[in-house]
Amino acid sequence: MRVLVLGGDGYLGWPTAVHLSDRGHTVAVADNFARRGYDHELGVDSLVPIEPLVVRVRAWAELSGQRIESFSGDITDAAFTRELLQGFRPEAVVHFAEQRSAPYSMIDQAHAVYTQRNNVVGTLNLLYAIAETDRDIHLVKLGTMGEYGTPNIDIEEGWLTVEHNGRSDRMLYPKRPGSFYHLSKVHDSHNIEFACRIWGLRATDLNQGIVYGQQIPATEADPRLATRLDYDAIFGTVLNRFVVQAVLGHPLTVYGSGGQTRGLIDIRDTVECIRLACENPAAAGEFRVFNQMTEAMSVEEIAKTIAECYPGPAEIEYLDNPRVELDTHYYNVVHTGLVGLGLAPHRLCDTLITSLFATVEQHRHRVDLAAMRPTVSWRATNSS
Ligand code: NAD
Ligand code: USQ
Repeated sequence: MRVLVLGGDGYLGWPTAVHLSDRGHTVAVADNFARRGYDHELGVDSLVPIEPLVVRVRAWAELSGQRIESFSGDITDAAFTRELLQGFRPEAVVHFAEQRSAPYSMIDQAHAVYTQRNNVVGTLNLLYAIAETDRDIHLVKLGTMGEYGTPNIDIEEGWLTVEHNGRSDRMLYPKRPGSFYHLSKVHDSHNIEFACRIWGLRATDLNQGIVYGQQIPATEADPRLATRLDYDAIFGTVLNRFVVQAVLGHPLTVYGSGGQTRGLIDIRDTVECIRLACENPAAAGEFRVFNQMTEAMSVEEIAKTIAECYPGPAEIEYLDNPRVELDTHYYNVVHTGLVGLGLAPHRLCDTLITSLFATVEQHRHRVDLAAMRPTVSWRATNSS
């Protein structure tokens, strides 16, 4: 297949592009390098050194003989997005190209507006570009499990059959997300479902849980292929942060009492889920939703699991929660769709022992301790 990966320079976009190319697909990537810009803005850096996209692409060509074409541009620029699709003519577009940090979106008014504009406008431009180029192009869009929030009922895969006053309908599952970032994904989902309904587009919305890990088999062979690993309090996700804290001998920073439960997924399963979604497209007019997570754990359970797996001492510290979120709640998620397509999930502890501790150990000298403490409060309303 011809697959275009938007956000192909990012944490997940780059290994996905390599994985798809490794599996014989013709792959192109596009990125505006905004993620590298946030590093400069925040004064942080990936724990694992990363090469410029041109070097990555060249390294992959040398190693595999496969060419990944790369494009530089911003998908909030409608002309760029349309020309990209009309030039490359993909059969599937994998859309990772969004601002993806909840704390970044909560820094102040400007960051909230940037996040929603970047994410919602980019996706809307993409929907128009698909509709005008070829309505058969399958959109594989990265959503998030956080779109649902933590409702007191089971979380279904995107849709819910509702009975009300003796009548029944199949409706988009109600959403109650926990940040302006997560809200941008909800807005995207509604726009995509509408485009499927009016233009007959085919789309898969992957409501992904928190990703952990840094390597997939195809990127292990050469350090020039490495993807980023964030550990700072704004872009670092909880499990990756806890691993870095364990290796440094620092306490694992559980926010609140740690009862908040989240879906998790290994990066090796992420790239497989994308491949499976691309190779098994949604039907014309279908807005298909998969919950892309493999395990559910509370934050405290994640911390305890890492402390147990780590071969040295590891302590847990309970901090006042800078976020507004429930930390005692029901959480039961249906996530059978991707397993039905053939996903064979990795288990958490196995991954940590085999690769993540060693990766962090190798680069521990690069950690900036000042970047690890949370600074963004959900309760503040700064306008700068
Ligand atoms: P990332 O920030 O590392 O990668 C996103 C990439 O998109 C970056 O390279 C960035 O420069 C690019 N980008 C952003 N806006 C763009 C624009 N307007 N035009 C072109 N390129 C643009 O993020 P990631 O962790 O790889 O996440 C990828 C996607 O997966 C995001 O949509 C995110 O919401 C979703 N997701 C991530 C996780 C996770 O744990 N990392 C979990 C669930 C969902
Ligand atoms: N948390 C801690 N201690 C920390 C960091 C986080 O207790 O040091 C807690 C947070 O309060 C939260 C949970 O861990 O309850 C998850 O936080 P996170 O930063 O790992 O994840 P989140 O903000 O939800 O965002 C990440 C990605 C985002 C993706 C989302 C998937 O950055 O792109 O959409 O995970 S999900 O959580 O399923 O919505």
